[in-house]
Amino acid sequence: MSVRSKLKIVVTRRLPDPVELRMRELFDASLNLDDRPMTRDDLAAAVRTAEVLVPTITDRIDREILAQAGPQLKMIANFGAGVDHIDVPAAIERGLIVTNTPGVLTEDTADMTMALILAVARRIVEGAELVARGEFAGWTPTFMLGRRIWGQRIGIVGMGRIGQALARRAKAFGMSVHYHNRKPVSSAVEAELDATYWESLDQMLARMDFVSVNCPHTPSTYHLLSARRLALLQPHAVLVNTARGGVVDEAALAALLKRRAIAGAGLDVYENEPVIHPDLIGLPNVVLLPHLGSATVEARVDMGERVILNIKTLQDGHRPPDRIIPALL
Ligand code: 8YV
Repeated sequence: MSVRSKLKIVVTRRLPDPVELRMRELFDASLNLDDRPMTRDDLAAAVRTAEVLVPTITDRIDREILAQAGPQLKMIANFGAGVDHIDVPAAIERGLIVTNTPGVLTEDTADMTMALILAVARRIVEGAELVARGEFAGWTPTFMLGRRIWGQRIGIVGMGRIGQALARRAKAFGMSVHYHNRKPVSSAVEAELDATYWESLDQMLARMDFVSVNCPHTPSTYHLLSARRLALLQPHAVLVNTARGGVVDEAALAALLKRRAIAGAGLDVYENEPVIHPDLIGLPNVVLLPHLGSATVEARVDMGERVILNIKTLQDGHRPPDRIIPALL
């Protein structure tokens, strides 16, 4: 591809100002300044005109949308790390490159995971809501007791970048780190984190005090935490999910929480966002956030820069660095 021509890019949502400014300078950019989510028709029109589509998690780029792509479409440069809203195999079949934004939201997502662990165990939201209602009637020795996290076992499902960043935090809080992954991490990382590998997810789940979901959502992790596996959790266990709702059977989780078969949950992601299973709402032992894992100014600018790097590399005639390889999903 020639170096001179600017690629035509279509960005589906409003991005931070510095990112949009840079995109305008570097590319022939069509931006979504009023941030209205794109309809299926809008997306179909976008893939008929764009050379690069920049979607987010709110856009479902499935086989049907991809079938409408014109021959000019070269790449889908996702704004975000997770790509479960894109049919990556279908895109690759069509000769498209798919990229994501790894690495730049790791620490913020791990922070949010830790925040949820603390919020549920120490009843932070419940306490703050009580004060906001004007109901703080004074300290007592037995008032609003939570659970200590120091010395507890955390089981991390998925020990990639975010899992490891969480493990570092958990260790600093005095937790003992356990994990399940397709394969163990290097012995150097295991040693740094004092982490114990569990080949059997079932066995790990049955022995943890806290369980955190940190793996990507793929066909092989869909409902990895199934009703059967969730039932293995101990009654005092807390489940936290900042990865993707689809990894957990949300209805089964809601049923367990409702009958207090586990102690609590902290969720930032849901199976059918923005819809949340109604039985999860209003439970005192559950903290629900609106998908805020990477919602810092810094992460969103860095994500935008990563998208720009991928597109600029393509524009300059090279292979973008953050290509998704379906076999590794
Ligand atoms: C993003 C995320 O905000 O990057 C991801 O995978 O889940 C979020 O933190 C979102 O995906 C942006 O598209």
